[in-house]
Amino acid sequence: MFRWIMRILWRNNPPKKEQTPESPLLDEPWRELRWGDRQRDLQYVQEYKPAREDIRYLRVLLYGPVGAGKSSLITSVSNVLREQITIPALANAITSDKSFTKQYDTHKFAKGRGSSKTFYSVVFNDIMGLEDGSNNGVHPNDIKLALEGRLKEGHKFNPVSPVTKNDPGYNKSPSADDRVHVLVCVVSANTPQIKSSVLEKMKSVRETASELGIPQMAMMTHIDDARGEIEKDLKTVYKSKHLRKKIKDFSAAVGIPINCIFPVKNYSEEIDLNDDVDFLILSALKKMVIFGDDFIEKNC
Ligand SMILES: Nc1nc2c(ncn2[C@@H]2O[C@H](COP(=O)(O)OP(=O)(O)OP(=O)(O)O)[C@@H](O)[C@H]2O)c(=O)[nH]1
Ligand SMILES: [Mg+2]
Repeated sequence: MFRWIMRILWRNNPPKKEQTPESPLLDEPWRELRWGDRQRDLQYVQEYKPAREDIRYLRVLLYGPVGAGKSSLITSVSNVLREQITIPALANAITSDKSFTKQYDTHKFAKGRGSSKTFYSVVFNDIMGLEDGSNNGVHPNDIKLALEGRLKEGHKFNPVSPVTKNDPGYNKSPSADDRVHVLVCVVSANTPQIKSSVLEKMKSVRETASELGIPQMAMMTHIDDARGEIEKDLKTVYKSKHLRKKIKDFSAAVGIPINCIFPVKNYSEEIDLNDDVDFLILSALKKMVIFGDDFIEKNC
């Protein structure tokens, strides 16, 4: 009798199958990386020289929302190229919606020491962050001037009034060396959504770069605190479903193709170098050099 009652109960109300939580990782990475090739990529970037005599430096310009990790990316590149933790390009230590970087600076990376000191042929220009609102953050017109090499070194950004032809910060006769050869958008994987006003500013910068034929890429930073497995193991970066979606959504929002978007973790707390951190930065850096060199060959 008891068994009979149990059977009826079972039939009408079968026990629920225990649900195994869906894995946050794909079985296979969606982009193949040869993690062992760090040294080869490093050598490529370290030995790079523009083929033209009048261009000493391949110039990379970073732009993007406040706090995305632009200054930290420059420090990270410095660490990777110089193979040691170096003095940082001052980064935003507190979470703020106001840009920490206020002036236009070129960052060169030293090679050797003392009297034999030279610089690597790739330089980075750091810029104030894009902010919400028409009177906040770097003005998109200033970024456009920077693309043409018309913004002078040390220029202090004024969000309310972008540089005009008569300002001391305006470079009237930019050389091929002053021009930007690759434009890199830096965004954080950790921010839920970029505000539409910031996206609009990014779009107008991108349009100008396209008109000038300047190649464009994007770095997605903060992948280590974007939640999930990457925090524990950077090698899972291209298996993370969450990050893949972030990259796809970002690509759709700004129109940068997925194959030009690179997830990276910046050096922020470390006191020693880490091979996996280096490798992700290097694979993006190598692409910047290839894209920039192509532009130099064809357009400068
Ligand atoms: N965990 C982690 N922290 C990061 C990463 N990149 C940057 N940070 C931290 O994020 C904060 C902001 O970084 P910044 O490099 O100052 O960002 P920014 O884009 O230059 O900011 P503004 O100049 O203010 O526009 C700093 O505290 C960095 O240490 C990253 O990839 N991972
Ligand atoms: Mg900064």
